[in-house]
Amino acid sequence: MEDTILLIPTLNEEMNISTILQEAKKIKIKSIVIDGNSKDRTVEFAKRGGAEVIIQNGKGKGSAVIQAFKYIIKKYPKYKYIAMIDGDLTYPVHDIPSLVNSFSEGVVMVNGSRLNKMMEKGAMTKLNFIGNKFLNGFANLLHKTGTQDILSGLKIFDVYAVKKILPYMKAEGFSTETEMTILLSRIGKIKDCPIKYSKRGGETKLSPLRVGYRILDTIIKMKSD
Ligand SMILES: Nc1nc2c(ncn2[C@@H]2O[C@H](COP(=O)(O)OP(=O)(O)OP(=O)(O)O)[C@@H](O)[C@H]2O)c(=O)[nH]1
Ligand SMILES: [Mg+2]
Repeated sequence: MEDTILLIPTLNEEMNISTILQEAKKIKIKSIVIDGNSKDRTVEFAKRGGAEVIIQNGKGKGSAVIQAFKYIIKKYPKYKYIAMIDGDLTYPVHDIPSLVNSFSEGVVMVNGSRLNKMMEKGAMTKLNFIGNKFLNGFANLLHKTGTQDILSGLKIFDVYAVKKILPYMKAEGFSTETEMTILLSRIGKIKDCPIKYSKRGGETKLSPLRVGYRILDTIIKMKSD
């Protein structure tokens, strides 16, 4: 994939990162891993798998994404799209080319939408499923984002649009997808494409109630921006 670069945020994903990078090789995409100071062998495996690894300065997925966007824009200005995927093997790397092909006039982000019949049994807890539905409904009531799966960890961004929202991105943790989605929906269209969502390998980094509350807070505060 000549015009797309892959970005993978990781924190203790030694069980998953090698497989993701093998999949990435199959679609011939350059991979950047931004690691949040993993205590396991994630960095070693990522390097061995052919990724360029950046070590995160701050803490949280959001601060990792901001740092990585700045890095990519500066060091690799030729790329038109950034494909971002969680490093926990829950999202299909092989779908990235078709998601990139789904860009059309006015679209600034193509979102892998998980809340469909393809979802693997056990991939999402009941609490997370209900929380997702509620947060999507609430976000769309206030912001009309154009996606039914704001919190998806597979998103393809138009770099031109990323440059526009970057100065306004400040979420450090798991509110980052919500913040980016709302910011992007203000400058262009967001398109959902259904994808399969699979069970995670390794441990979750998310505590659902605390993160849910933070996301809710982000949705409300951004209304008065
Ligand atoms: N660089 C970096 N990556 C992080 C950090 N926290 C989480 N991640 C990565 O961000 C991705 C999403 O985290 P997950 O723990 O899978 O969160 P989730 O998908 O909302 O929760 P699950 O449903 O349990 O998978 C994974 O690839 C994590 O390794 C962090 O502080 N820094
Ligand atoms: Mg996950």
